[in-house]
Amino acid sequence: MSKVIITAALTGAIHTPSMSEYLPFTTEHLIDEALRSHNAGAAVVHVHARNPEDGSPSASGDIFKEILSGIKAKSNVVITPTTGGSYTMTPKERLAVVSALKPEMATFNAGSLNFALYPVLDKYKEFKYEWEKGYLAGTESFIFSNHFESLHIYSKTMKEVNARPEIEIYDVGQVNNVAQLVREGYLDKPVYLQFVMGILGGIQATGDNLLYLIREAKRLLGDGFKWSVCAAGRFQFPMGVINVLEGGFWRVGLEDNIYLEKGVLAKSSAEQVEKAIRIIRELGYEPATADEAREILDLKGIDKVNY
Ligand code: KMH
Ligand code: ZN
Repeated sequence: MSKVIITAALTGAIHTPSMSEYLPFTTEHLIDEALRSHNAGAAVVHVHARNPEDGSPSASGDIFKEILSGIKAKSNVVITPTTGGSYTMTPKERLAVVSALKPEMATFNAGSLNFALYPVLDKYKEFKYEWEKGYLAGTESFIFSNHFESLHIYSKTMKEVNARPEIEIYDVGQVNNVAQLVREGYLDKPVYLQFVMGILGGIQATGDNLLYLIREAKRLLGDGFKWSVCAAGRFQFPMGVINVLEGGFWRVGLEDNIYLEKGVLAKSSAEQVEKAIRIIRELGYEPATADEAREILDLKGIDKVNY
């Protein structure tokens, strides 16, 4: 039975500090979270940068370098920095981390979509930091822009530094975007897809939709892809189980879900990693190590990064 790559997405740019005291945003906390998740069995950690003083999303190369170097100093976990950043950043700012730090892998958002977080304002009324409410409300008019011109620039830049694109797929039409980029020579098979489910503006997290995404990828890419699933909130575990049973991998972490179970906040992404690994072991699967993930995803090696 092939190994299952477990990814821990540590903080993201969706949840804000007032939603959970456990959401990491200082450099030290993010480094700790990466080490805890790796020790719990994650082969890959996905990292966004945040301003340490108030947890607001940051594109700062210095902050990224501090986080990634701090993790690398104590573990060989694969690190996937975001090029998605947040809606307060330009596509150029989002991409800068790739040329600067030359990571083994980086996210590659395969198309544009509404990326709406504003409905959470019905649930959260009080905020610790003044930026949070406006940030969430602003997503009512946010289109997460990833048009083909930027997809061409992003894929070219990742090729230049031999960073594997972890291709984020938010809706079924974006699988065809990937097939187009393969036809144009911007992406090479086998590609690595991350099916992102349950975002308001993207495909919703149902078993039927996940099987549809996998079927569409097979129709358009043949066997030239490997894939993982990243589902938001309460769908994180159900979608992960289905995906593993279908031969895919699993992303957990506080970026996508701040809970460990209904009404119980996860104290760490590592708790979700442990829970996911308990479940897959019951089903007869084993988590991949970081080096096995490098093998499976054909990554360039931690010695080839610039951090
Ligand atoms: N934020 C997730 C919904 C990225 O960071 O570039 C997808 C993601 C993309 O993690
Ligand atoms: Zn992310």
